[in-house]
Amino acid sequence: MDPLEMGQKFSLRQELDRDANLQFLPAPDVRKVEKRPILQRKLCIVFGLVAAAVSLSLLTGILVWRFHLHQDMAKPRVYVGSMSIANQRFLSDYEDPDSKPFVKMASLVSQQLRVMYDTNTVLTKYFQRSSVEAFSDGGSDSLTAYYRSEFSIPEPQQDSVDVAVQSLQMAAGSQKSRQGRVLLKPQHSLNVDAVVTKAIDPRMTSSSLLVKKSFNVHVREGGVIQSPGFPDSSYPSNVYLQWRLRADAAHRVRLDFQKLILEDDCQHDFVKIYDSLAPIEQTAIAEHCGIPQHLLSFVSSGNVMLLTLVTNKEKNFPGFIANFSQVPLEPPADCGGTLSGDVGQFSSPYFPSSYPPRTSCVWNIQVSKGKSVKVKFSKFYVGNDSIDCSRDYVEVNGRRLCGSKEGSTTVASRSNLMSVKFNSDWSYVHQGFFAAFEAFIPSDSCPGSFRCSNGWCVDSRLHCDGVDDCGDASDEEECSACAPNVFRCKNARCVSRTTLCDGKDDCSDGSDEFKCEKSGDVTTCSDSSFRCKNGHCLDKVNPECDGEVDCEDASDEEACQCGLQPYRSSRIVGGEASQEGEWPWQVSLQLVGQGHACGASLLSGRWLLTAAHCVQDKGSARHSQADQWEAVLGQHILSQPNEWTVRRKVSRIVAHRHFDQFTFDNDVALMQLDSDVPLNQHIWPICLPSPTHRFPAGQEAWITGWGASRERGVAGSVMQKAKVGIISSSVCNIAMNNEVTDGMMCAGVLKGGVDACQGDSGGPLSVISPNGRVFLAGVVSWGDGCARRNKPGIYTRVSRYRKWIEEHSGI
Ligand code: 4AZ
Repeated sequence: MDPLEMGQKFSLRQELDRDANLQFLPAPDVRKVEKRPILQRKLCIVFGLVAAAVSLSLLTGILVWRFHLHQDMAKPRVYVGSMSIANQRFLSDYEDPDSKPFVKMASLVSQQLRVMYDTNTVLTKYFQRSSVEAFSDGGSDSLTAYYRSEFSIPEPQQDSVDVAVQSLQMAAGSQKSRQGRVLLKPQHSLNVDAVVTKAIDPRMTSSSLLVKKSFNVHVREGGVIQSPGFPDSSYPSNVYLQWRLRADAAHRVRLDFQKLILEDDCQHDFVKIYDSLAPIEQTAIAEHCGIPQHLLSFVSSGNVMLLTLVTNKEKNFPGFIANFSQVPLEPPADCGGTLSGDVGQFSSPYFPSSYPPRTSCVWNIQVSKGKSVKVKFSKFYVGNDSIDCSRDYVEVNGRRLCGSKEGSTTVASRSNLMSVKFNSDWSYVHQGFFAAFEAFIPSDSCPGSFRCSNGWCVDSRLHCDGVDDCGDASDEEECSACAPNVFRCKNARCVSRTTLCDGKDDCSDGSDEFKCEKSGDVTTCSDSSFRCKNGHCLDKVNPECDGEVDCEDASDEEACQCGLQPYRSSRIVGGEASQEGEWPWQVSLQLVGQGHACGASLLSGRWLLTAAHCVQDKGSARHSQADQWEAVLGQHILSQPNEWTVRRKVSRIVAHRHFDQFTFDNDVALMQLDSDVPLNQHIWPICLPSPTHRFPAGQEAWITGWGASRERGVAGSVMQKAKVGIISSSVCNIAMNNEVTDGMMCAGVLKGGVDACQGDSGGPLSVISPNGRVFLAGVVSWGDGCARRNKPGIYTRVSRYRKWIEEHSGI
């Protein structure tokens, strides 16, 4: 039976079983080989020499070819695109690729593409073939054709072909505006309005994809699509499956996933949905893998949609099941209009389904004269966060909002009118927003909250916290007026001077505890004082390894062979390449046979510290077992070992007994190496902070690693570094729904763009002390995505685990 229908995994075992019928020939018995006469032996020698010379020159040839010419060898590259044809109408026969009208029109389109490629010297040189995959109704008496074009391009020329393809797209557009459309031949002219072409997602043309299949589905009657074998067996390996979904004219396709359970890594298995009938990158509206936490429901902008499933051979999961249907195209009731009355609600089109791409709606809200309008967005997931919100956005009174906002966001106007515009671009859609408006008497527009100059209301705890929460910095203005005799914190808060250097973080950014002079006195011990080995306590903040002996027994300067950066110069999201040797305690933890999985920090010649969540078993993957791991130290470029690189097997893993896989509390683990690593300027331990070491809010810290450079991105090659700031737990808990425990700390850049990400987990959050020694403040643990606005990275607070580390490693 077709493995697609069975939904079984293809297995290597089957291949081996097939080969089991092969029989090896018996080897000759060496004892039976007779001695030969002398002449024959001489001839043999001559022959041998000639054969050796020939093989040598052949080998040289191959090597020259391999290293010099091979680079120029052409590689196939597939571009997928759509062409809008103005003087053709969609016929129902075009739904059937075997029908005569389809074949005829496909041939015209292919010729048209040929003509277009021939106008470009680069494209004509490398063009191989085109094929038309489908047609759809382009609206207003036009036809849309979807095609693939294959080029054979030498590697160095790939970029120039990408540029040429791009220019073709612009040429088609500009020719249209100049009247002269691209003409094929006078009698078979195709009026090409627009061409959109892009190189196909490389994961879809991988040579390991053994099966490629398309299914055509008309969604008029509604129905269900599921991955092969769902839910009884896992989906097949190494397949590319696509479902072309069509609705009737003047309708949209709607796709609602009931379940989606795929492998976690989108590099391996994923579903990708397009607002077209071909996998054209510009029309990709969603990509998912793993087990999404929220509703997956999509609506197309026109009457077509493409669902694709790509799998590889690694690990396979149950797959998906989704319902399809059609909905009328006409602007849905929830797309814009006039809203009057003193209260009301509105939402993005099709909410809570994702909004369709290429959609624009405007709501004009009008409340009673003399009142103002307040709009509260209780759900807001509109596009990605970007500075200019140029793609998907909501515009309120001329100011754009985008990204995901947890909690509610309120906007107020100064008059009884407010205009709210929603816009989505061609690609990637999100769930949208839900909003309620109400009229209010202008004197109290933000009850219980701080009112920004731009009309926004923000949580009053964010007023004067040193971060621009309003977007116009008005929450940080006029924060300096602390009364005389009152201390002004770094975040502009005012606290009593009596609280200075009292060992408590009264400012919430630690600045009242900075610059506290060493008292010199041995004090009574408190929870926050440093305890010397002899039991005496110090008032001084962070006295360990600061170059001054503070304890009578000098124990504060013991064990300070750590935290030095011989190469300090001046995946991480928003970072930059680090200097080779700049972070000599950074370790790459690699799963045997799979490569980099997590980061870790070197604590001594034998011990590493990492995150407990890196060493949890996952299904059949035994990540808690030491023999699954290797530690790579002294590395700079992940894929290129250098003269300093050292690999060690792991002999023992001690994960914190109370690691909580739901809250990520106690996310810390020790790894013991099978033998000591040599310590040198490229491999050097980081200093562990004492239990009372303070990392005040606002302090600079560094994250390093080879993790992804964007959410859902791939691991990096050169070790990255990025500067972040420590964020107080109280501010962080507002942003993170009170999920930050005492064993965690937050660091990041609240405006977004800089963060640790997948693959950085377990790695260090390094803080450089005033005398240049580097302390391990945190272990990369978790976050709400990566680098999102107001979503800092969460780290295991290492000082909390100082005793635990000592108990389990002796360090
Ligand atoms: C991760 O998946 C991960 N933005 C690590 C750090 C963060 C998010 C995710 C913080 O390993």
